[in-house]
Amino acid sequence: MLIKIKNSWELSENEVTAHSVYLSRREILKTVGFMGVGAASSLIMPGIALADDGLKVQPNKYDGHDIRNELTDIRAVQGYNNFYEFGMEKDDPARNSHSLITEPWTVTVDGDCENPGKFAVEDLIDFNALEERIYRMRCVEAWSMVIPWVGVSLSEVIKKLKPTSNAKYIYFETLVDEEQMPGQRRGVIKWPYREGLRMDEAMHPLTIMAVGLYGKKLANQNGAPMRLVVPWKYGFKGVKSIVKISFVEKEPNSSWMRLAPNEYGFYANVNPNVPHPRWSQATERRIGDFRRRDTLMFNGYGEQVAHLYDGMNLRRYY
Ligand SMILES: Nc1nc2c(c(=O)[nH]1)N[C@H]1C(S)=C(S)[C@@H](COP(=O)(O)O)O[C@H]1N2
Ligand SMILES: [Mo]
Repeated sequence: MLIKIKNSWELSENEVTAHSVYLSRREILKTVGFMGVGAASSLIMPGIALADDGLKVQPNKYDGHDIRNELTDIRAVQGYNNFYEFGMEKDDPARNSHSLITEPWTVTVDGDCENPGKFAVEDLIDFNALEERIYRMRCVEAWSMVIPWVGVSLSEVIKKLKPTSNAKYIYFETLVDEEQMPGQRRGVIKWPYREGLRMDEAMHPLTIMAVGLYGKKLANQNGAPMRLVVPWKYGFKGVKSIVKISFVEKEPNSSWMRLAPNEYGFYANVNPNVPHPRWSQATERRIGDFRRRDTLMFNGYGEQVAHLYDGMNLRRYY
């Protein structure tokens, strides 16, 4: 069943409350820990839980593991970020990303597909079919979060664009604009930020194009208006604020591969057995937790995705 999105002013208090079921007081109190209890309870108050950009979504379908009680505090999700276009420090994106203009937003699609062209976000994403997907997110820097994303399967977007049989890979680029993204004045990586997937990874039902989290539109620091989420891969695969989608035959280079090919491979599957050259990947710190926890193979999604890599040497294809 599809739930139609209404504008926030049309949402009755009942609907808002039903939507925020996963944010019940009990669960919120369990997940607090990032900055303290105080403001967290305000998240569940009708009308506050969803700001005027509230999105209506269907509940999570694909994550077999119930990790609703592990949600990372929204203030950490929106305040502790990697988005080098706005600076290198974790709090830079929240501080600096107000200069990003996300409406209107145009995405250019090119390469091996039948429907290339320029698209608005609404052309690519069916806002009547948004789903919530609660996923673990494991950054290559060995910290992690659990985030209730809002989006659609990337496969739904790709189907609209009709890739040809030549298309073996897909890649995405972030906006380049020094005015809106002041961090781009420094050449920390080669802009645009670029990431790609093999087509079968892109079509996998776990892979989503996200437009929101915690029931709201994405904040700029999380990659508004749309960003990729691939839960079994390191967070850097989740390219933000996408303005270009290309279908190609050859494995594309990503920004991180270009910067340090011995440290960042194309696949970037979460793998506790293959250390980063400068640190271990065996454990992680869940933001908000005190103790470290073991990192899971494929970030815990092995049952769903391991078959994509049958016969591949994951030390070589890291
Ligand atoms: N354009 C762009 N996308 C990006 C990044 C970036 O610096 N620029 N950082 C990546 C990294 S390293 C991580 S861990 C995630 C963090 O996503 P979040 O801040 O929304 O949690 O975004 C990824 N996407
Ligand atoms: Mo990351």
